[in-house]
Amino acid sequence: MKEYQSDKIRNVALVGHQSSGKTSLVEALLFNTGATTRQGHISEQNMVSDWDDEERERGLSLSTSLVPVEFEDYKINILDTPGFTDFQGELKNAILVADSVIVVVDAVAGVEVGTELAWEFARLCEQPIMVVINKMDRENADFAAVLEQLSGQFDDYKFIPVTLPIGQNAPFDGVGNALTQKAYFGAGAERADLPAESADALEEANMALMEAAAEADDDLLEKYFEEETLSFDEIRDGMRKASRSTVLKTVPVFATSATENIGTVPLLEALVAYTTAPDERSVNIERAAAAATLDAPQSDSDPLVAYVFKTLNDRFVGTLNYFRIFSGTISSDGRNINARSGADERFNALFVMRGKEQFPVKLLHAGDIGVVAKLTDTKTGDTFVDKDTSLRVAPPDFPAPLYMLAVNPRGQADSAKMGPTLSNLCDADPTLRWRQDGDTRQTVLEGMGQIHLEVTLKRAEALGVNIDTDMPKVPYRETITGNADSSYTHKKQTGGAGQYGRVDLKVEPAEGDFEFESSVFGGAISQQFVSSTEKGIRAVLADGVIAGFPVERVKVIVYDGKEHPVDSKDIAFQIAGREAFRAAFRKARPVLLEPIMDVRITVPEAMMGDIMSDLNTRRGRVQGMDTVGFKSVVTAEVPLAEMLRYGNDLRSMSGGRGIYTMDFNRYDRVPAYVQDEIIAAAEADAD
Ligand SMILES: Nc1nc2c(ncn2[C@@H]2O[C@H](COP(=O)(O)OP(=O)(O)OP(=O)(O)O)[C@@H](O)[C@H]2O)c(=O)[nH]1
Ligand SMILES: [Mg+2]
Repeated sequence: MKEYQSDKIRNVALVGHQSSGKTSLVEALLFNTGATTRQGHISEQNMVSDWDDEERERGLSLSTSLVPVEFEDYKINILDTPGFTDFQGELKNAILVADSVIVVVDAVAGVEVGTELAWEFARLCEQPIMVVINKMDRENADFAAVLEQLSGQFDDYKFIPVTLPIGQNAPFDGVGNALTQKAYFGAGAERADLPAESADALEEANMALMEAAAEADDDLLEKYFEEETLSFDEIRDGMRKASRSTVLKTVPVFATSATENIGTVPLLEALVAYTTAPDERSVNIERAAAAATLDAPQSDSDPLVAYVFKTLNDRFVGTLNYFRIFSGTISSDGRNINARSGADERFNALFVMRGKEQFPVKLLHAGDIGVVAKLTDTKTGDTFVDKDTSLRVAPPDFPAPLYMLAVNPRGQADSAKMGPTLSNLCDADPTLRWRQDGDTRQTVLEGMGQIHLEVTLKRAEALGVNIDTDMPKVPYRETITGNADSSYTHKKQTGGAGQYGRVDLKVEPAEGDFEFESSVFGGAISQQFVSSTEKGIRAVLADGVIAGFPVERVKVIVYDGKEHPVDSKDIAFQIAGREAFRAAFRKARPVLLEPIMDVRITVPEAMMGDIMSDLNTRRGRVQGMDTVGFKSVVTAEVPLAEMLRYGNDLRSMSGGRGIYTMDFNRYDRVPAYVQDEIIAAAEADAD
């Protein structure tokens, strides 16, 4: 692949709801530019962009693919993002490093959750947006209805169709271009005359284009007022300015069928004309932890700032880091510094990639996107600089994990590799975490949803580590609510030396974790065996008495006992202490404590009622309600045990529109009926 200077590069994030046809569009563009000799199709599992086995098998994108499309003298770096909301970490990083965002909308389904999510993040990043209304070949496709829906939903944006479908109520077989007033039929690039029945609609679209163009430029506006028309070149240049602007919010709209390869040629032309060049882009940075911006224009001669937006762990090629250069250059015979880790990294394994295909390069210019292998200490979210390590590109705010699984290595060999492999995968994915839970003694993997974690475990498998999963346990605690006492005598006389020890103790509720006291009078048990008794009791604390959970908030007072001059020994008093404690604990009205979480749920207003009644079934206590924009925010205290699968449940209740966060608040008593179930389950488990 040839070397491209900044002004010949375009970085475009292709975003939108799951299955709207992003990957299929990329396939059409590659075919149109001659990069492939046959257009890939999802059903044939031969896509350039969905190249991973898991993606091909599932028929959906799981991570962002980099697919450069070479057209005329330009290189358009397309970032094909996954639409599934579990992978919004990928989406956010792609939008951050692109200069324009293309939102693909299904012509039948219209605006969906994934559309909104991507749109809001593009807005937050102040990115110019273009819309592609795709699947125009489908039976109920309705270009005008989708356009109207978009205008209603994102009402501060102006939607200006650049291409319109030809053949309403007939099979979709081409598009008309509002600027050139020409038609493109079928898959070809050939321009034809507009059919008579489309002339009016395209004339009208031309007027809208003219107005949008005029609004982008004071001189054009003046001319438009005076002469009531603009020339072809003026419309083109004005529209170019409008669509590249981050403040005018002018959105060019295109009609396509990706799979039929219709309308994709004018789209390709627009990808160069209507998208922003990388040197027009400003980006938020943090310099010595203070916020700032790296203002446009940035060029090859500025100091290096490049952001790692994706890390890919591969068993054979090793770790690949995908980066976007905001300023400066990166050369394959140079070294650059990772501003986070301080590592002085060598860049001799430098590539550009198209899907999984690697093309070695010597030099990448400001604004370009590249890939580097064989680094020592670099991960997603890092910034490369030449020397100023106080400077970082500000990463997006990633959502907190919402879904947990307990994970176990399958075999001995997996056991040693699991930790490092999970760490690598978490470094690559800012929405993924793993930790050892000290309370439940489980290894817990946390992410955005079930599919996210399934895919993660598949990746671990591909890296040679087999991992089994379990439900995560709730870290219950055991305690008592009353006082009780108990006596236990341990006696054993078999063969040689015997064992003897008797302990009398009482238990009572306490404030702290555990307290031990001796009030033994007159040397009924010597100090040595009091210590043995304490040791025996402490040994049971971690494993609990009634359901196998750690004991806390208990005080033990040993007040009497008995020794034998020969047979009393340490082990005898440990056993007697332990058994006396267990018996007393059981008598002292034992209860389970459970973690109560502070939960904050944000949903569209209309869903509020459903969310509240669902919280009731989860033993939740609503603490407050609030309205923020069109959304309702509910805060509630809910037991953790009822929240383990909430991510999935909220998604299905809210059609993916709900989000929530959760933090630990305190431990509280488990209601009796729930406690009985937990104890029964623990007993069944122990059998
Ligand atoms: N009829 C029709 N089907 C299409 C069109 N574009 C895509 N499809 C089909 O829609 C399905 C999803 O297409 P993809 O290209 O994988 O969609 P995507 O947006 O990349 O999906 P994710 O990456 O999972 O978000 C596939 O079965 C495609 O064949 C189109 O223009 N017309
Ligand atoms: Mg895709």
